[in-house]
Amino acid sequence: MAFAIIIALLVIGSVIFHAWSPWWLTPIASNWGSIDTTIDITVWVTGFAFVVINLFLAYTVYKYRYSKKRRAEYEPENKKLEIWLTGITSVGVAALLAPGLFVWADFVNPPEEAHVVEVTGQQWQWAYRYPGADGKLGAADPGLITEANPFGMKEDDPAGRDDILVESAIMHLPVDKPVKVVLRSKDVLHDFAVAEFRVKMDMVPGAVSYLWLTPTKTGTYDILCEELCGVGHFVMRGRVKVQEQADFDQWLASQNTYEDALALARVDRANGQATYAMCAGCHGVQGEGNPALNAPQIAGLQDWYVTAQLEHFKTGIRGGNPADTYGAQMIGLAAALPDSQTIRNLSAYINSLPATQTKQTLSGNLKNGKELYDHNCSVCHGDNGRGVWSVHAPKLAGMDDWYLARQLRHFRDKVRGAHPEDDLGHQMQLMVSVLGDDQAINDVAVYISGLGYSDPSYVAASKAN
Ligand code: HEC
Ligand code: HEC
Ligand SMILES: [Cu+2]
Repeated sequence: MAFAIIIALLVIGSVIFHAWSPWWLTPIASNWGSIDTTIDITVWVTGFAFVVINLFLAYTVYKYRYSKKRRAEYEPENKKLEIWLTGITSVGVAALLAPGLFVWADFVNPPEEAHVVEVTGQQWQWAYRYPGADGKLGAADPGLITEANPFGMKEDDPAGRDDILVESAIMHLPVDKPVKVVLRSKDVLHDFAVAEFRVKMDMVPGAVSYLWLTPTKTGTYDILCEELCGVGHFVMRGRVKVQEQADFDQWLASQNTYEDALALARVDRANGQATYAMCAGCHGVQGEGNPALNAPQIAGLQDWYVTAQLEHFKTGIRGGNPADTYGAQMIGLAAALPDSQTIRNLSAYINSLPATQTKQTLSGNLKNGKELYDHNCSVCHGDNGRGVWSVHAPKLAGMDDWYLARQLRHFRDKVRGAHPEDDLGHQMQLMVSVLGDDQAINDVAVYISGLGYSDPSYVAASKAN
């Protein structure tokens, strides 16, 4: 009896929870209302089966409960009942599957007039490519990917010259225009998903998959990687900004084409050296840094990283937080750099400066530092802390330990990486959460700072701590 009541209560509780659940679909922002309809049908069919079967179970548990006076009867076959059950189940299964087939037929057939956008997934970032005026994406091949050609563009394909390359987590789409989203992966399986659009699709290395939709509401929506197997897909956060056509056109025009990127790739180090004069007062003539001024060694830092940091300082994405007094010093200086070409020249010059060995200033447990680094950081920053360009993770080996520790505290305390457009900084915030207290931070900072140096006195000094 008690058991029958429990089953009945579970059924009633489930129905009530479904009706008052805090977990609802996000408000829809695309043409895919039909996908919501199929979900509704599924909920009705499975919900009906759930309620009927469980109430029937409760009823039989009660009705046929043990009694000395009753004997069970053996009835292995009942043709009439089986025909009924098979019939009802078939109708239920057909109701579950058939609507999906119609929606799927629509989902894989983008309308003729759809414009094309390409999304590339990589561990653990998104990048976007828009065809230029010719409406055609140029040929690209992951085998051609280098630091200077992150999209793997084929240089001799004329269709690619006007392609617009967007290396940012944020993609833009015009509202009410059907779009075919072409999906590629540079490395492993990823899965492009936007809940508000009701679309998701796997991205398979070596293959091109696609989906299509018409955004129907302006606004900004999260792009998630819903690939569950593998490392770190949860940190692949992107956003899609749906705009009025005029705003979209204005944004698109402000982005670099592949042609622009080729021109920017030609750097002028001598020009960079001349500009560097305004930096030497703090960072030292050879970029060796000056602890007294809190300015870290920057010599030898990768040019792509320096460029990104200077662009971020310039726009306040880094250093704009009121608590970031050191970062704030860089804002005015970066703002004085007139254009991207100047910044690239300067970055190339800084990269060419030889890094010198920094002094150990903190005490830390090297063994713990190594363990923390190997488990949590080397996937991005590399086994030897030399940085990995493809994930935008800079060199850390040989950087000042006090500077590294300060950055880690700043990430932890959301002083760095909190700006909504600082996606890589936000990624680091998620990563440092494993480090815990200040001592763990010092341990890892001292360890990384010494990475790559074979100087026995350094190692001895570090071991002493
Ligand atoms: C007034 C002193 C000062 C001057 C001048 C200065 N910097 Fe800095 N810079 C700093 C400080 C302080 C930091 C550390 C910021 C922090 O801790 O977040 C820094 C940080 C940086 C970083 C970030 C390093 C990293 O590993 O992320 C770069 C890159 C940089 N500076 C480049 C430059 C360049 C290029 C110039 C010349 C245009 C320049 N700085 C001029 C004080 C200065
Ligand atoms: C998912 C990849 C990833 C992982 C894992 C990761 N990092 Fe980073 N890290 C980055 C990226 C990308 C940046 C550059 C952020 C930016 O551009 O502002 C960065 C920046 C940093 C910086 C600032 C460097 C500078 O010159 O200012 C430090 C310090 C750092 N990481 C340390 C660590 C440590 C320690 C760990 C392990 C606990 C770790 N990172 C794990 C990707 C990663
Ligand atoms: Cu992914």
